[in-house]
Amino acid sequence: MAPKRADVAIVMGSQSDWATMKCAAEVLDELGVSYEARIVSAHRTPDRLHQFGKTAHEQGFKVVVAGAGGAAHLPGMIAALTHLPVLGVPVKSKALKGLDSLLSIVQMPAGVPTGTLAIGEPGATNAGLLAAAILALSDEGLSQRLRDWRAARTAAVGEVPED
Ligand code: RP5
Repeated sequence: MAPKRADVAIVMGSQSDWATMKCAAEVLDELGVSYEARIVSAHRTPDRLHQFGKTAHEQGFKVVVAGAGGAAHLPGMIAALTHLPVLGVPVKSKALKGLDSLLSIVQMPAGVPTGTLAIGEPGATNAGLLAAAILALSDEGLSQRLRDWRAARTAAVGEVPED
């Protein structure tokens, strides 16, 4: 029997995106969710993009987290190639600080939904959390870990500010 693949694919347009996208990986690690991280550039490796998007489901992935910067067509293109949920992360760009990335991902025409998170590291972290929440719908153990994770964040908020 073929080995079980990871539940989440974290794909990004460039090695330079990893500094941002590893925030998604880190939170998935904390929650015990399996993932694979890959570089898939929409404009430099279009064949790899097509291959990944067409086979993501049969590879066993359940959710795709896709991050790119600038003219960030990667998440939308993957969403066009697979019915799996795709969560897009606009990576902060040098020229326009990620506003270009955000607008490239968020305004998909009706029919090809592409989730869009915040620009940069918060977006990557939240994409990981949202991927976990989707998987938790059919995984009670993960659901409990996610609730524990959130409860710990709540418990860490003090009532009075300290110097
Ligand atoms: C996009 O261009 C990538 O997603 C990255 O955010 C940006 C810059 O890429 P590099 O020039 O660092 O490879 O394709």
